[in-house]
Amino acid sequence: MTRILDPVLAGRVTSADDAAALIRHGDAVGSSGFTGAGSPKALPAALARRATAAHATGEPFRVQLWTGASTSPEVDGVLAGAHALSKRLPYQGDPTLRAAINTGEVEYVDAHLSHSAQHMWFGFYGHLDVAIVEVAAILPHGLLVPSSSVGNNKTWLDQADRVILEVNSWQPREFEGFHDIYYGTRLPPHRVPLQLTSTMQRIGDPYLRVDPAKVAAVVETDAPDRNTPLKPVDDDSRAMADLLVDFLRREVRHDRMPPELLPLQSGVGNVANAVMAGLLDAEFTGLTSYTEVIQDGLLDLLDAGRLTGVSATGFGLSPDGVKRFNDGINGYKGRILLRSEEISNHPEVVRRLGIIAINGMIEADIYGNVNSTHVMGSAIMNGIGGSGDFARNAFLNFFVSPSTAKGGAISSIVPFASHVDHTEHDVQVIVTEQGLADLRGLSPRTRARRIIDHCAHPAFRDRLHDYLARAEAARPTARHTPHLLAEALGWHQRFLDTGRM
Ligand code: 0RQ
Repeated sequence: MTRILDPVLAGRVTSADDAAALIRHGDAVGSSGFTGAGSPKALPAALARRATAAHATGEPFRVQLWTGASTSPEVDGVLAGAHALSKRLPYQGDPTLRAAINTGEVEYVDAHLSHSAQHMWFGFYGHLDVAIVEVAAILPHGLLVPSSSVGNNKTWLDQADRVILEVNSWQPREFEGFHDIYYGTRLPPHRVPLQLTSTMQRIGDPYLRVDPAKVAAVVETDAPDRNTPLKPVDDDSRAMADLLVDFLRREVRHDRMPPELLPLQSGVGNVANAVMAGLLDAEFTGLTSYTEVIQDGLLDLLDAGRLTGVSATGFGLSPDGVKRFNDGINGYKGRILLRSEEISNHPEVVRRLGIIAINGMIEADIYGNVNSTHVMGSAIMNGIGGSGDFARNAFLNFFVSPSTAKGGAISSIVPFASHVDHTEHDVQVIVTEQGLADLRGLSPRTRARRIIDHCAHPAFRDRLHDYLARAEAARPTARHTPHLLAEALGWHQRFLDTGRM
């Protein structure tokens, strides 16, 4: 059965290559996609072919790519591989693109996800020429049934001069009713409070809207979301999950939160997924989740009846998780809601609902500053994503990481973070497989001893204590947050000098 129920737009169906021909060198392109979910399946490859053909004749062809978050190898990987990207925002996680950013070929603007749409509206990013948005169906009068993620689609569809829609018949048609698209945002000084006071509350419409006059092409696809299988939960992840779940139990016992906890946000990755698995083994019921990405662990909790509802902006399921969701999609209706990322990550809502935020990190320093994005202070890994939106505004936040990286060669606890995404003022609890450091209400030097004793790997503990003691001794009149600056940075340089990084 056709997915294109608008007769005018049905007349604009064309091939991906013809649609790609509508995109010009230098254009800013806003694309759907939040992880592999809901990314366009045909246009990026066609655009890459276009760039390769242009480059072969000595013509320049590069575009800016703005998305919801990371996409898939078929978007970021293919376009970076074809040297078709000049600039990328607001988040990525693809190895080919990462390399192109780190060599300086592609400019990267690493933005808080809740900021990306409004920075576009404020005019900070410049003009958006084209939007490429995957949908599950096109209804009459410019109403679109979104697919497996929303991300920044509403903004790209509103703001772009020209729109290319990909209608993917692999996406379940039953997606209609899973989305809540808020169209009430105004610009300062005319903003009004967001009337969202509980996790599953609807404040918007089930559909995205597009002005049909702007739709330059419609491309039909039948291709799956690209998803990465999750690693089985390993011992370190299980240890971190156990520590975190026990900590939540204590918080309930101390009456700091109700027995059903507060809405959970968990970052992407294996540790976040392991924490959800840990909650499955625990006694908590009536849980809710107000988050960005729905990973398999959240589906498990829904299936077990432990989670009553989850609000997010997209899926990040393994292939098995996708099958489970698609096969049972009607049973999830009303228990899963997908929103635009400016709402799923909205600081006002995160603060109001009292979120418990759980995110990964690359390193933390002894005072609690957290680096989520840069290896050795210089090379981007992925980006800050939604971690800042949630952590800073959360009721309670956790940053989790194994205590060492690269086979134990590098400590994730360092004297001085080589890059700071989350400052000591925003970081509450640090968890490694070694233990958990609750930093709430502690002064810097007390935090330092707690982090070293609880979270650092034993192989690095003495060195970190020694650093702290010598820093304290060095300047008796500067003991609030003592540092030996040259030595602190040398800590990182040592690894660079070994050639291992
Ligand atoms: O690299 O695989 O090449 O060895 O970093 O590390 O331990 O597998 O952990 O997959 O959970 O990622 C912070 C990157 C952690 C992630 C980060 C190397 C390590 C490995 C990955 P290799 P792990 P994870 C909402 C939340 C920011 C965005 C965010 C992230 C690789 O959690 O991107 O939170 N967070 N979004 O070897 C050198 C160190 C290292 C190190 C790790 N100290 N030094 N390398 N690595 N620590 C979701 C969204 O926003 C979409």
